[in-house]
Amino acid sequence: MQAPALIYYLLLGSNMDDPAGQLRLALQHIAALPETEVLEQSSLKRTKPYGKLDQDDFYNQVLKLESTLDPQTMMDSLLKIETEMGRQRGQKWGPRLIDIDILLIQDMILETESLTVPHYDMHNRAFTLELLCEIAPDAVHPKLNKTIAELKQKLAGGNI
Ligand code: PH2
Ligand code: MG
Ligand code: MG
Repeated sequence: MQAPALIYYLLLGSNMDDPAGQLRLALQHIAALPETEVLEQSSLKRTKPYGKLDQDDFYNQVLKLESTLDPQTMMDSLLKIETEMGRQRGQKWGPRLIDIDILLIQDMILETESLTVPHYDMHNRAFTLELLCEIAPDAVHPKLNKTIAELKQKLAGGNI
């Protein structure tokens, strides 16, 4: 039987060695994955560091993919891209050459040792919600049961 096509939303981030160039390179690697098509891209934005403040600004972008790769295979493929691009594992929250995080996979809730979907902290990150909202305002966070537009407004101080 043909594997079902899944919709993935990814967040790309970098704050080292020409970050915008790193994001473009990551996009090329992702577009070259088997069974995978890049359907949409948010804008590519410069963002203030979140979490650990004493580091360079990041560049971030959200991608929408359609893929028949299953979640674990996608996750492994993305980690391989990070490694091939030269990512070294450093301090938590610290500078990174390239970070590719899975935000959402349709309405799936996954909590395995290696993969948590939706991304555990996405609803607290204004830069993530803003970029995701450009291309998926009506996507629903399956644990919080709110749309991305609602989560963005809530974080900005509105009360939904
Ligand atoms: N990623 C982090 C920590 N802080 N800040 C911004 N603006 N963008 C990121 O992608 C980011 C961050 C850890 O992955
Ligand atoms: Mg990250
Ligand atoms: Mg990551």
